[in-house]
Amino acid sequence: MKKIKNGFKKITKNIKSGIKKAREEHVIREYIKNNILFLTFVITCVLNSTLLRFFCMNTIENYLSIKPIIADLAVVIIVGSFGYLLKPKNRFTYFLIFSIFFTAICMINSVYYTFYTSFASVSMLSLTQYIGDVGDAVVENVLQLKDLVYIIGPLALIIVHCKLKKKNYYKKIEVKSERKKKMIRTLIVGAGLSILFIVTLTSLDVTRFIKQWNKEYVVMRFGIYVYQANDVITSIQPKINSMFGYDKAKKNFEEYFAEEEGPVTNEYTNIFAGKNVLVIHAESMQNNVINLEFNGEAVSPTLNRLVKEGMYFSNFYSQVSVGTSSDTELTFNTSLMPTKSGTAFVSYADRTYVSIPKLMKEKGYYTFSMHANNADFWNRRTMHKNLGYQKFYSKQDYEVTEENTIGLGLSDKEFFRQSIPYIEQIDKENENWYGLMIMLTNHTPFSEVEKYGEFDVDLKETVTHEDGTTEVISYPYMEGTKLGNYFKSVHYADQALGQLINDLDEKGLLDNTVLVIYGDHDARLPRSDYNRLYNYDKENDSTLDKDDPNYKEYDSYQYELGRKVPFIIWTKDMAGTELNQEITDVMGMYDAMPTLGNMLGFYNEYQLGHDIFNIKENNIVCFPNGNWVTNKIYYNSQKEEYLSLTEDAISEDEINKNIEYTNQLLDVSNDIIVFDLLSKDEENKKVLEYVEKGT
Ligand code: GP9
Ligand code: MN
Repeated sequence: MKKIKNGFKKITKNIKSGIKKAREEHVIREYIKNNILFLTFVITCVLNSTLLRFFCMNTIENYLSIKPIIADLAVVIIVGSFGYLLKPKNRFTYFLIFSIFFTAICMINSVYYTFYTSFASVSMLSLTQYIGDVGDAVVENVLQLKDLVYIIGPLALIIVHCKLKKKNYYKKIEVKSERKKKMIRTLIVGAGLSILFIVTLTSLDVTRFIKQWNKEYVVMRFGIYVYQANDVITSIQPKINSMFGYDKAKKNFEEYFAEEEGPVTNEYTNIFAGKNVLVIHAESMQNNVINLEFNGEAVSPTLNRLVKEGMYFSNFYSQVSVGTSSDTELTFNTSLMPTKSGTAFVSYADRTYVSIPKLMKEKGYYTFSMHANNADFWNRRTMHKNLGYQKFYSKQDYEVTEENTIGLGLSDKEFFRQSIPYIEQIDKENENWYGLMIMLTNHTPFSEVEKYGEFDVDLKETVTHEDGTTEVISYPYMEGTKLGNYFKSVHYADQALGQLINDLDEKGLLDNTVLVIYGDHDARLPRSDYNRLYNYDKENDSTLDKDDPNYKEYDSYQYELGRKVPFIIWTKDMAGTELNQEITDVMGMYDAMPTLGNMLGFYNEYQLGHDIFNIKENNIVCFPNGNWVTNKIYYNSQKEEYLSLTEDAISEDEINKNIEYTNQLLDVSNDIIVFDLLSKDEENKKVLEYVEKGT
């Protein structure tokens, strides 16, 4: 004990005398003076990365997190240390190149985060062409001042460099051994910081780092530079992965499906067999517009009518990842989840999928899809064919002019109008058909308000004066907000839907047709706008104060739960029948295929979802980021916390079981796609046989 005490005293004494000596000799000042370029490089790179995290993730946990700063410091110091191997006059170029490189990482991620609420991945590089296509949406929605602030890194370096040049700093001669010594010392500091960082990691940090799909978490713990380096490795991994690990994936896959029960019949089996099917992919359509009114006028009268007359699934979630629209198309059509890296439509377009159009084709249906945008957007040209659509009507099949364009392309009203003759022709030539129509106008940024037509989202009040006269007073309410513009856009899209239904009916095309409508994903609208919607303070034209007794907080959980989308199955003669009902059990996009399959008479042995009429209240909806929701619980995997949705008691066991189920489902889904298990698996033949028999 005494020995330890003495040792401790000795160390303290040494440190003290070291500090004293350093003070006397102005070591720190000297160090700064001699290494100002390196220090500028380190500080600005770490500052940029920290700013990026702060701008993107607005949480206390993130603000107080020291781990990513240590990680960033370690990376930047290690990279910078090699600069010392160069002669002083060449060092600036070295630091500048890496400063630009690190700045680019921050800028790209900043833009990317605004667009996708996620961090960039090199596996998405092949998708940048689509960002170009989104034109207005990117400029208006994405490129902001906060994306440019990172330029301070290279700028500061250039300024320091110019000053040093004036002071003849670069004329100093450093011999090779001195340069090497400097490099090794700096590298040791970097390595020391790396060790310090590694020992603070928890096992959760490590697993999430390896999996990499919880990108926010990885950036929050490891900083953007380590994240990006890891991303490069994980992005090339799918290619390597599909070469190795096949046996394990196949085993897991077989075990998973061995536990699934086969087709089960119920009162809905084959109810729509022999009917034509028209699926409407309603862009960014959220469920919370249903039955919403402004001044007595409905935002979505057509949808309200379909909901009232049809089969309405009011607790329905899309399950998209970075592939947004295309992810929904994948999940709806195949009952598989989006891939963990890249997107199935782009990175795995050559895989074999068991899909609705393929199964319908097997049943003798003619299958087609329609979307008036560029056919290569989301690689649809290739993927729609692979999914079994016999014909894909794309932009080239429509007359698109400046006048009939809104936002990203041909307006929905024109798209539907021009599609009618095609459908008429298809109907004439085929006994049965299955079609998909992908809408476009209701796409972010919802800014072409003047083209959506009249729909006021203000608050009008009629006031009666003492003399008996009345006056209508208008408060701005949602006018001018993004959410308000979204409602106007939805109103337009809803009118387009109404027009389509009328036109189809007029041509007799609804007589033997089932209409299926889904919202493809939420509209990524600001939470503050929802707070205004639900807490409007008309006196001050603002949002009520949080302390106000009438204030109803729209918190992050409300927001997550509010991302529900509508799912409706409708036929013109359904109103008033037993089929005309609201299904409130939680349901996901991957349940659409099994539920519709039972009604139309097909079955996919490798579906991940379930027929909602079989699984009912036991259903669970898994999200690509590991979150999940049941009728009772919403679980947030990044925060590792849950929200109870009912009064029922919740056991830890239940939570753990669902976490395990979700992880397993996500793994199996990913493996099916990455390892192309449906083409290699012998069992797949069984699916096709089953279909051929038309069972
Ligand atoms: C583009 C459209 C939009 O053709 O489907 O795709 P999104 O941006 O929603 O993924
Ligand atoms: Mn979409």
